[in-house]
Amino acid sequence: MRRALELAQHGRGSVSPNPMVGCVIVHDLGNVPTGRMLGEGWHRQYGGPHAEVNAIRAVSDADETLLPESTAYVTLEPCSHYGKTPPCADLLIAKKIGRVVCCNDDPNPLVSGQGFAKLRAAGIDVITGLLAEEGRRLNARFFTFFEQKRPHIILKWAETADGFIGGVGAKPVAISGPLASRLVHRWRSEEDAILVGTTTARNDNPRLNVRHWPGTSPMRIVLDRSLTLPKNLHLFDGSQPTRVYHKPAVASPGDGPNPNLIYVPADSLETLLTDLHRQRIQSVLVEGGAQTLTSFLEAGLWDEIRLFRSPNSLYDGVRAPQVRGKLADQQQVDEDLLLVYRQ
Ligand code: AOF
Ligand code: ZN
Repeated sequence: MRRALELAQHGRGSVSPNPMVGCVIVHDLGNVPTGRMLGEGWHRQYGGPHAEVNAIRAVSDADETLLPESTAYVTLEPCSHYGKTPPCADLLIAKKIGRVVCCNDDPNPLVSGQGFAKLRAAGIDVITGLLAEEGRRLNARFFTFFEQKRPHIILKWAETADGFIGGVGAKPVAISGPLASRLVHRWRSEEDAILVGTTTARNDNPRLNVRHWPGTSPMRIVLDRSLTLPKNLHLFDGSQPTRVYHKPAVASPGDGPNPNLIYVPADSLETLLTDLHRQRIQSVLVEGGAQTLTSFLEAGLWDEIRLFRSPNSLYDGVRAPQVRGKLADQQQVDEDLLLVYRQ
C-alpha cells in the first residue's frame, strides 16, 4: 500500500479535481503465493483511465490467470459509476481479482460505499482502512470538499519575530525572504483559488498569480464588501478568473466587459464557501490580511496554517493572528522558519 500511495503522487498537478490514486496488484493469496508484483499503475490524467485500469493493463497475459489469487492494493475505493471511464469495480470483478484492500472509502456520493458493495456482492474479499491517515492526507482537498461541502482552506501569513504581520500605516513591508516567496508561488500553483481581504487588496495591490514558479495561476478571490476598491488594482485586470464577494445590500455592478470578473453577493464566510463549493473549487489559499485570516480562524473555517516566522523585528504595526491548532511540521526556509499547523 505504501508503494500504491507513492505511485498515486505521480498524478499530482494533472488529475485535479479527481483524487490521486495508485494501485499495486500482488500475487499473495491461494496455496502457493509468490508475493510477486504483477502490475501497478496510477491515475495519470484527469479524464484518463483510473489507477486500477492502468495496473490491470500492466499485468502480462500469462499472469492474468493468477489474478484470483491476488490482491489489488488501491489507495481509494474502486469506483462504481460511469463517469469519464467505466466502473473500476466492474473491471476488477470481470478480471476475477481475489481481494481488494484500500486506504479509504470514496467520499464522492457517486461512489461512496457502492464500489465496495459491488465487489462484495461478487464474492470478492474487501478490506478498507489500511494506512487510512496517509490516504486522507494524500487527497486532503478532495476529502474536505466532499465531506464538509466546502473547499480545503489553507491560511498563510508571514510574521516578524515580535509577532507583527505588517507595519504601521498602509505601506506594505517585506517580512519573509525571497525563498519563502518562491515557495508561496509554488503553493499558489497547487491550489484552486487564492483569497485576500479588502485591506490587503487596497494596500498591497497584489497580482495573486504564479510568477516565481512554473505552473498555472489559480482563481482569484477578493472580499470587497462595500465595493469600494479602486478598479485599477491588478486584481481587477481580468487576466485571470476573479470572483469579487460583496454584501448583498450593495448593488452588484453586473456583467462588465470582462467575463473573467464575476461579482457575487455573500453575507458571510459560510455563504462564500458554499458558492465556491458550487463552483467545484476544492481548495483555497488565504493570503491575508490579519482581519481576514482572523475571521477564518475564529469561525473555525480552516484546515491548515502555513506560517513564516522571520528573524527580524518591527516593534510596532499590525499584530499577526493568534495561532491555533497542532504544530504538524516545521522547516527552515533560508532565514525564515516555516511552521505548519493542522486542526
Ligand atoms: C477509482 N480509481 O484512479 C480514481 C477514482 O470522471 P471519472 O470517471 O474520472 O471519475 C472521477 C471520480 O472517480 C472521482 O471523483 C472519484 O470519486 C473517483 N476516482 N476512482 O476507482 C481512480 N481517480
Ligand atoms: Zn475508477
